[in-house]
Amino acid sequence: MNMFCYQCQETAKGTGCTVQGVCGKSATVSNLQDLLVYTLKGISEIVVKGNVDVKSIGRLNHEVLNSLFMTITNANFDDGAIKAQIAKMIGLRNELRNKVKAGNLHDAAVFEAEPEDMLNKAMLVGVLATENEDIRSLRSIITYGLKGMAAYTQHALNLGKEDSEIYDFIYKALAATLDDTLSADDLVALVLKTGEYGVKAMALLDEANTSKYGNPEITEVNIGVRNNPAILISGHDLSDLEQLLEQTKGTGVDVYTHSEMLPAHYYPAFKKYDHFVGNYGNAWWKQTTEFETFRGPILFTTNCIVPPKNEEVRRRIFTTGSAGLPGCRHIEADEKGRKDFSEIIELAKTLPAPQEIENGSIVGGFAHNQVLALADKVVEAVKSGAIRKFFVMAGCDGRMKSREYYTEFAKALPKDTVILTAGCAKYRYNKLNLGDIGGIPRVLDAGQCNDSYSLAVIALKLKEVFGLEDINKLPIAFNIAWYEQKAVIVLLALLYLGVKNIHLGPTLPGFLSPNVAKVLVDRFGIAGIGSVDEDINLFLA
Ligand code: FSO
Ligand code: SF4
Repeated sequence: MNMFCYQCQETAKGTGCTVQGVCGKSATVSNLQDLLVYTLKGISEIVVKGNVDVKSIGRLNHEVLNSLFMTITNANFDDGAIKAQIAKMIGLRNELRNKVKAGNLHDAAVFEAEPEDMLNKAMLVGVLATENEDIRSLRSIITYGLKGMAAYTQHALNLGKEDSEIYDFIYKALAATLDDTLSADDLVALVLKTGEYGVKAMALLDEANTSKYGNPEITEVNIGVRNNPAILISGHDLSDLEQLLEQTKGTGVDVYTHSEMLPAHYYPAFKKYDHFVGNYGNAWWKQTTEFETFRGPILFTTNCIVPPKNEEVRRRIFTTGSAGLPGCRHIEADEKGRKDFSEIIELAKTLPAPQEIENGSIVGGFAHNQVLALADKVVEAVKSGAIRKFFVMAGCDGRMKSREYYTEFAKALPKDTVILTAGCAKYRYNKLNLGDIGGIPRVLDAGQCNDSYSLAVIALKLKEVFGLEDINKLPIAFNIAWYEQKAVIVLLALLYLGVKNIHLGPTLPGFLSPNVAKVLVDRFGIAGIGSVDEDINLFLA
């Protein structure tokens, strides 16, 4: 075994990547990511045992978020960048340890490793270092949930919003994964607590996004192209997008979104840029062909990156933030968070305009504020029976053939049902023209995966309007597609909010041990997916 990683839905054989990642991650990168997470656990133990006030360690808080984000699936493939981050975190850890009295500490809080021996250390500290498979499973769920939480918290931070309670929780939960005295029940409770803080993190990001860029509104997004040179921006970070739009203004270079950046078009603040042309292509995994036809530079603000086989494409890729890809230029922020994208803009000017792969438009922008503005209409449609049921189909897309299920499911849903979506899962059905119900489109896109929070706000509001005591009494079914760790925190958030009977596909996580899976089934009614017809009958019964 060269490595062990089972954190995403595409993990080899559904049980774990052991030779190299299906995602393209090398064993070296995978092992170094394990060591980085291990270092964070040691830091967390010092913070918790030393009673450190998280408000006094701002830089460390930010670097912990960045470190966690670097280990999310498809975010960072650069072993050099991960080694440098481990060294930075060991340095910060030692500084902190010298300042506080934390008593007896775990190896994670005291080990030293020079760059040349990091790999040897890394091989000893991964997921499999926990022998009991249930404890390993629970520790993994918590760790992956924290990775997703860190991603959302970092986006909020980039817009100037922070919440020390979230940092506090991240340290406590990471430290708990080193604590051998905790029972499986203790860890199950911590899994739910992680969901509670997931809701806080998503609420914080929602507040950061909407206070800065306005509330998303119904928007028609162009999916065709114009004849100017252009830059494609992918990932999830709106502050990077804003800086790119500002810097490309008046240069003759257009900007298009890819995959999870599509929902940026729904924000009022970005509508003023007439060179912000539209969305190019589909979900992240289609980049292997779509980046070839785009022809201009590509900026990755976060995951999901597919390491390109085509060297010409690689030369056009730039990364920033927690993302990284060897051989590609990484744009760092200055101390004020400003980024200089001039190199990308200059490169764009030398390259041809994008090649058209489709034309027309798609509609989105149904985040909580917009849907609640339509609440009367929606409630009326439910009361009159025009809308029989809502299907939350938020989440991720991915390469697996079995994900065609979601397209077929959307097509087969009766015409009196509405799909609520968020995340890149939408690309499986957002171009199907499923029509509308009395002016309400049958696919309502709230935004990115983190905007799944909007769907929860909508559900809670409907619960109130209909005077229900239990969110599960609403005519809403949950058929969610997952891929990586941001989907894990969204799932934990929904469980915390009391949502039951969520169907999760296309396969259940490899990191659920049989006993842990049983807890999720017994306590929350979590289920996998079956055939489209069977599932539709089940949901409508
Ligand atoms: Fe998709 Fe990738 Fe947004 Fe994920 S682009 S898969 S859950 O990063 O974060 O939905
Ligand atoms: Fe495998 Fe997914 Fe881990 Fe990549 S992130 S190594 S595909 S489990």
